[in-house]
Amino acid sequence: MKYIDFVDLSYSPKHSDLICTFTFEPDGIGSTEAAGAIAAESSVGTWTELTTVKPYVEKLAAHVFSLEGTTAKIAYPIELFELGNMPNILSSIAGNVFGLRALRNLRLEDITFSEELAKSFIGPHFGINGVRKLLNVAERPLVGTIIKPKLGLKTVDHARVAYEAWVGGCDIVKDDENLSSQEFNPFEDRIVETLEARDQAEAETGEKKVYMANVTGETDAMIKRAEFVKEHGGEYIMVDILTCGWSALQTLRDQDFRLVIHAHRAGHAALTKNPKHGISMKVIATVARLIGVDQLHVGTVVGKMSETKAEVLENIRALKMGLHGHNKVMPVASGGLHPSLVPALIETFGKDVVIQAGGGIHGHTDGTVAGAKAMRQAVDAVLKGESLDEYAKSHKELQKALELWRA
Ligand code: RUB
Ligand code: CA
Repeated sequence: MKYIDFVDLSYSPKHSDLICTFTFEPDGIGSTEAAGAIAAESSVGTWTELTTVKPYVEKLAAHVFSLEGTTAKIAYPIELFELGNMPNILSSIAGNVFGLRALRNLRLEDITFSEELAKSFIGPHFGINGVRKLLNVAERPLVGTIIKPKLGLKTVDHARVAYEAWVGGCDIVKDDENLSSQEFNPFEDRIVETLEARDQAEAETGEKKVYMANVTGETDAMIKRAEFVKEHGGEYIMVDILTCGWSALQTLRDQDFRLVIHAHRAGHAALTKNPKHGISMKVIATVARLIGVDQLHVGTVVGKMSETKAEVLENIRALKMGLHGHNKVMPVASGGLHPSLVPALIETFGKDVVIQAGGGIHGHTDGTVAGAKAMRQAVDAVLKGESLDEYAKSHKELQKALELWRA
């Protein structure tokens, strides 16, 4: 089979096929042959014709069934894959093809899993509804903070800042992505002290508070850390899904600890940022959802990170659209956020969102408690349909935040 034999525009995909949409830039070959190359190299073909191909192998070929300019849709027979094995699936559809010399650029834009393939993964246990139930917040956007400075605080100060954020009004306190178990703040001590601070904040405010402890590490260490969180009354873990890898994430999820899994996507931009090459965030979001994260960072439009509104809306859609019965994942907006940006965030996300601010809370002129209050006030203002400026006249923390940071 030559590359071109993998192009069949009359093919209509079967229900069981996995469908991928790629955009590409050929280098030295025509676009039809380039599309065929993608389908060939990601299924049963290679650069030359083979003497070892049997008719039953030909039946496993992927088909380019749509080609518009340099956008190709490819259908993959389910028999190409091992069910429940995400690394295996991605090694085919998002593997060697990215390195082909005949393609200057290649981007995996979208993916549609068939029911059988999707159901071979466990999916989120909690998702949006489970998170809302746990936090006892039916409608309003959830307010979270990342303890800052991201690294360096000693355990006692980390727990103190967490306590202040909770009593100020945060629902959620989260470790940063690169805090694990360094000497200045060892994991076990941090969990114990921060969860004590949580209990104190819950008792004082009468509100449910949660702590997203970063368990990121080698897989066995992550499992031990998640167990430690559970044993000490934690309800959430956080994990850096891309640096840990899909297999580690799946192992963690498959333990079924009944801990909410918050997914940080540090490193995603190495795959997602170049619009011509790599893997789109919505594909990463779908993969993470199938494996079973409950919350995922998806960009902000208005903060310090670079995604466009169209991209963020697609990411949110990937978390909430029908996915063969899998729960919807709670979108997380994070990165350079502060109270002035809350109206724009709710406009993009609606109410199902965790609005997370690190600098935008701990940088408040009057400290963390005031910063958390200002953030909750901004959310309350939007829900009441009032402008932030109007609401700030009777809420001094918000007033000060607006003076410090403008949208
Ligand atoms: C935000 C922060 C997060 C980023 C990651 O801190 O530390 O790691 O949100 O980006 P701050 P993304 O609120 O001080 O900017 O959410 O785009 O994955
Ligand atoms: Ca961070």
